[in-house]
Amino acid sequence: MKHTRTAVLVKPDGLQRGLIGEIISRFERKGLKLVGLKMVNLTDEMLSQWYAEHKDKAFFGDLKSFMGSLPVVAMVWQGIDAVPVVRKLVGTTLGREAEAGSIRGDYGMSQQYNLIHASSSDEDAAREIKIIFDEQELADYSSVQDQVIYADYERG
Ligand code: 3AN
Repeated sequence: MKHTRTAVLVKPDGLQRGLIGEIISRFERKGLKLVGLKMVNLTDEMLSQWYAEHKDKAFFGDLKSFMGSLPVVAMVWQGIDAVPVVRKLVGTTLGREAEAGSIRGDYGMSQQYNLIHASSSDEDAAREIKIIFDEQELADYSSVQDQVIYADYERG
């Protein structure tokens, strides 16, 4: 079965609140494979590319200045259906309404300070990964855990 990749950013509020380890550990425990990780200061140009779909929204300027205010921790996670699996673990946009048990549902109250970004489609994931990572910064390795996380027919 096809194993795909998704991009995750822990936003400046997640960094300030000391939630990096907690967030990484939720994805690890789920069985996703970490294939890329870096701390990065997103420039205005990177953010304009990243949030192109929101460029006409009233909150665009605010969103960019918040996301550029501190480094973010960028990650790439891999697994079967990585995009929807990660979105489910992250929860819906508004923290105070997000499902209990999800990252936003357990740790957030805000709409803008919602701790984390996760790609919304495979196409977005590919586009977002390229904004931050060079191909050689992504690790293609076989994980010993895959033997117990996936059945034979599910392994990539
Ligand atoms: P998600 O991150 O759940 O995919 P999007 O793509 O709708 O949400 O929004 C991107 C980011 O823009 C959100 N994570 C949030 O930080 C911010 N945002 C969304 N809507 C608003 C809003 N009305 N006011 C301020 N910030 C917003």
